[in-house]
Amino acid sequence: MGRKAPLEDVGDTDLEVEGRRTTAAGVPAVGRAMRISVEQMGTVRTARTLLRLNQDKGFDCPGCAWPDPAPGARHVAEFCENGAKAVAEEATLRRVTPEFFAEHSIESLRERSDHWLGQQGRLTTPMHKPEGAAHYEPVTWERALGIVARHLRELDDPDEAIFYTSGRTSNEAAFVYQLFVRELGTNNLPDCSNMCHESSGTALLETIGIGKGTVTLDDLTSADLILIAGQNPGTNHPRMLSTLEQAKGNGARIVSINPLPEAGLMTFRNPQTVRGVVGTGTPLADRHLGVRLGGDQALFQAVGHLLIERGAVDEAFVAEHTTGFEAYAAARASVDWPTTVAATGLTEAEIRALADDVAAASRVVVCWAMGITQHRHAVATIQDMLNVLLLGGHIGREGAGVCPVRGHSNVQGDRTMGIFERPAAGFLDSLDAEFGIRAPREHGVDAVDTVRALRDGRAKVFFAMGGNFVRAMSDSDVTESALETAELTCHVSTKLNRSHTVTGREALILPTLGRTERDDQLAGEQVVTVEDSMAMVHASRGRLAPASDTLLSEVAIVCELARRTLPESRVDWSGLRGDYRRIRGHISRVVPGFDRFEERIAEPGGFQLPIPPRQREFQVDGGRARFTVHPLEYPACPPGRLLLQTVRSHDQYNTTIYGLDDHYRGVKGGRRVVFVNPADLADLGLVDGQVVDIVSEWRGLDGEADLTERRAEEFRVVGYPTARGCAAAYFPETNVLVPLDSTARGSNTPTSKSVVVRLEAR
Ligand SMILES: Nc1nc2c(c(=O)[nH]1)N[C@H]1C(S)=C(S)[C@@H](COP(=O)(O)OP(=O)(O)OC[C@H]3O[C@@H](n4cnc5c(=O)[nH]c(N)nc54)[C@H](O)[C@@H]3O)O[C@H]1N2
Ligand SMILES: Nc1nc2c(c(=O)[nH]1)N[C@H]1C(S)=C(S)[C@@H](COP(=O)(O)OP(=O)(O)OC[C@H]3O[C@@H](n4cnc5c(=O)[nH]c(N)nc54)[C@H](O)[C@@H]3O)O[C@H]1N2
Ligand SMILES: [Mo]
Repeated sequence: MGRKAPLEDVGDTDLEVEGRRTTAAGVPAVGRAMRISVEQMGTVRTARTLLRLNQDKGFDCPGCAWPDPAPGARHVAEFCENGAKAVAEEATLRRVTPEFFAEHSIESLRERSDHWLGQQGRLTTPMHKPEGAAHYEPVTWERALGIVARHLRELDDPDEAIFYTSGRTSNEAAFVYQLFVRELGTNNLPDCSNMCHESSGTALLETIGIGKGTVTLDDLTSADLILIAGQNPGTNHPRMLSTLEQAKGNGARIVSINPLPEAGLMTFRNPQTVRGVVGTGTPLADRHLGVRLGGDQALFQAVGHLLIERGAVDEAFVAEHTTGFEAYAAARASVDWPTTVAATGLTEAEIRALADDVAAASRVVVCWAMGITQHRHAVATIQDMLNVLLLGGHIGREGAGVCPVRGHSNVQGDRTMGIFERPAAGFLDSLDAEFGIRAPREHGVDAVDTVRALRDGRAKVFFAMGGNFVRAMSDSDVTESALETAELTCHVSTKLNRSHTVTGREALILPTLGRTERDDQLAGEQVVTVEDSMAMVHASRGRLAPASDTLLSEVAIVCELARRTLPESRVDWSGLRGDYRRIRGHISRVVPGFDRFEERIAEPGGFQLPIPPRQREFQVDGGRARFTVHPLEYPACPPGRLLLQTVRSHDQYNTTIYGLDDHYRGVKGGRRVVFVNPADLADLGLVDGQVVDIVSEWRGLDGEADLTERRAEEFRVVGYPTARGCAAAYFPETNVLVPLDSTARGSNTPTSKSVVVRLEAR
């Protein structure tokens, strides 16, 4: 199997590689964002839109889930370059019309790149692909929703339908969506979290009783040590750099743990301070540990050993608030240094230096993202990071705690609202009591199992609330073939993407409002709410006129679909659609922490959901947090092979490609590049600039199966200071290399950060 470049990328003749940047942000960054915004929106709309971004009474940035400062502490321009790009992408003046679909067959759209598809603009009209048709055709809402309802009603079993969610959906839309799906009779509610922070949720729920982070912005700015592992905030959470700069100003030490020396952590120039504009910037990381891919567990186990050895343990905390310390201490009594050095690619001295930092600190925060969660042993790695925090009592103390930095702007809120294939029994009991329904108790499918269920003929309808499932998921060819077996694929979307071109026998595109747009319903203009990465819930109000008169809100689509699919339902779907306050009323009675919901979102900045570990209440093991013991694991890589991670460039939002540059890493005008350490290139007999195929080699989860290969063609080799034995290339282009069955133990998240590959010269 090989995956060629789409039309626009062939040859990548414009691709240039220049020196990598060591500084992130600053004035040029804002300049670039403005250029893209003005291209897509024009000057007036740009100014009007960006000034409302992340302001009280404005709309929540559809970019990342990093929290906003308290209302009084916000800048006039409380956004970053990449937030501005996310807004421009949604508020663009370009439109995809029925004429566009008449002109382009589905087959021809499939030849296009993700970048080209996204650049066509906003979807305007519901579109239908009848069985056998080569083109999408315009359809009325009435008929479109009727088609979905008919397919759902004709299923032998509700478990034959699967309802995916991406993480931009508001709390209100997510709540009615999961209610509809459960009343229909299934828990098949996979979401993007399954490919993202599922490992964090799993690891934390088992050990501290809640699958979320425990810190606030104030904790970060009052920490004295911040470890940032497996995260590239300069690109993916740029506003976090302002928080880090403030933390540093207050005396924090920052350690970056990353196979790549990412620009944002090396130096940062804040565009929102005068010093940032004229000065040379703040070096953010005091220490950079260029760990090998997947070596973090070994690193944290060694640090745990060193802390115990020197008695740097908060004995009172451990005795009063934890279980399992003896077993953990016994497992960490010694350390196998040669294995630890091989696993981490670090020297013993570097590891001892990190232990010194931790031992010297009294308030430690660990932040992490995809570099930690997308490995086979991700859950164990996160629990070993937590073990180190527990040793020092760094949970439920000001300035300390765990900080899994979320991706999509409302991915955490969607989960709180019940978008989960394995819902807690208590949540379902409340839902049943509130609505007089009987929600199913059997678990549903997650993202990986969605592909298996479709592939194996166990599912027939795939419905997506946002996202771009076929590009986001691993094993692109397998995922695409699986989707094509469906009887109906249906996408609620703002923009065109590849998932619209990989259709079931029948297919629908349902265009919807974005976060920036005004949402008028019977009771008047509506607000929605979102929850950020630190469990702050607040309102978001779009102001722009909708991209087309035909758009329906996500809430309206769900309620209208529910009404047609479940005519006997006792839920007042029309009432909920007409006035979202009624949805919030239900939420306040079903979801813990949302009492007085309506009142509290009126307060500036919103409110924080309860995080019991902040009070050292852990809802596991009789109120105590749990130390866990794991064998040391790290990804094996045979000689002559490299471990490949699949990452984001600076010009993309997941599968949405804004442009072809990766500014900080020095790549311009193309995306088919693979970063490799120059010493490895020499060993492999390759040279910088050479064109290669990347071939992944998969031998089953425990090396037990016959070798299978997957190929991504025509990538340019770029010599880059990544850890030895490691490589990096962009997703979604390289998702074709990640085997479907290669997932994290316990969370089933695709192992997008450790793929064994060889590079074949072309
Ligand atoms: N502009 C922009 N913002 C975004 C997104 C976007 O695409 N564009 N996506 C959003 C989403 S959904 C998410 S989940 C987040 C993602 O945010 P990130 O997790 O920052 O995203 P990645 O590009 O996957 O970067 C992974 C980082 O981890 C490092 N890494 C990889 N493997 C390892 C490892 O084994 N150990 C260690 N220590 N480090 C490792 C990589 O070198 C890289 O720096 O960003 C969100 N924000
Ligand atoms: N190899 C590899 N694969 C990965 C990752 C990786 O690091 N490596 N990262 C994974 C991660 S962390 C994630 S979160 C997933 C992302 O997976 P998804 O969330 O499925 O993908 P996105 O690219 O964010 O989805 C973009 C589409 O969402 C639609 N959209 C945007 N805004 C809205 C809205 O407001 N409403 C609706 N209804 N639709 C909207 C647009 O049509 C757009 O084309 O990908 C995962 N896949
Ligand atoms: Mo994500």
